[in-house]
Amino acid sequence: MAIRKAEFVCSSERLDQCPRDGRAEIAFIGRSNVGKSSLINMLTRVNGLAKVSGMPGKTRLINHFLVNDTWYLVDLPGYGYAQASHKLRAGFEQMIRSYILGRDSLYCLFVLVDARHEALKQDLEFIQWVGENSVPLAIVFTKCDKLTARSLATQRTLYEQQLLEFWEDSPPLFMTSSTSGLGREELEAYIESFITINQ
Ligand SMILES: Nc1nc2c(ncn2[C@@H]2O[C@H](COP(=O)(O)OP(=O)(O)OP(=O)(O)O)[C@@H](O)[C@H]2O)c(=O)[nH]1
Ligand SMILES: [Mg+2]
Repeated sequence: MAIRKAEFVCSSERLDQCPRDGRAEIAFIGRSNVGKSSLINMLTRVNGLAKVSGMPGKTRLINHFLVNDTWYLVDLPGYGYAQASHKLRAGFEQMIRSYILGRDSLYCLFVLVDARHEALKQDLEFIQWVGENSVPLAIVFTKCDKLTARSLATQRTLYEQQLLEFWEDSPPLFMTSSTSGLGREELEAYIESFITINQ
């Protein structure tokens, strides 16, 4: 399944404002600035579809993009945006929690982590929480263009070791780069495996 068409549908502040047509959706989440919006643009091949910025905290709402007129890609705000006020952070967290726990049409949550950094406690705790709540998830390494193949392999092994501390099997892990397009086919094939079946 090639992604041949993608269009912005809406931005929602709360779960109850999200589309109600029951179409399957997959969502991207991760720390602020990890590259969620860039990955959506890379996957859809539409530059500027999701807003990208060097300043963390760019995406503040739940953004729905309709793909191939059949399913949604969802861009979520980043968690752990240190500069946001306490009140704003609490609001984001509530929005994200209620979306993840309450969105019946969510087929997979992709949790993005920066390939350059060692596993962060905040990410690992978040991944564990998602798993405990039985939400299907996969891990996506971003910005892989910034590392050599050798360091990438090391980072992957280290990450999987950490995941295996609380997972019986490590969730699927994808290597991506929004600048080089690395990982696009793999992600498309993976998404297709549950979207076409459940469509
Ligand atoms: N080299 C490189 N830079 C990237 C990649 N992905 C994202 N970036 C850069 O990282 C910065 C943040 O990208 P965004 O896509 O806006 O990140 P985000 O996770 O959506 O951020 P928030 O919406 O603030 O949570 C931008 O300056 C991007 O150009 C990548 O694969 N490689
Ligand atoms: Mg964003």
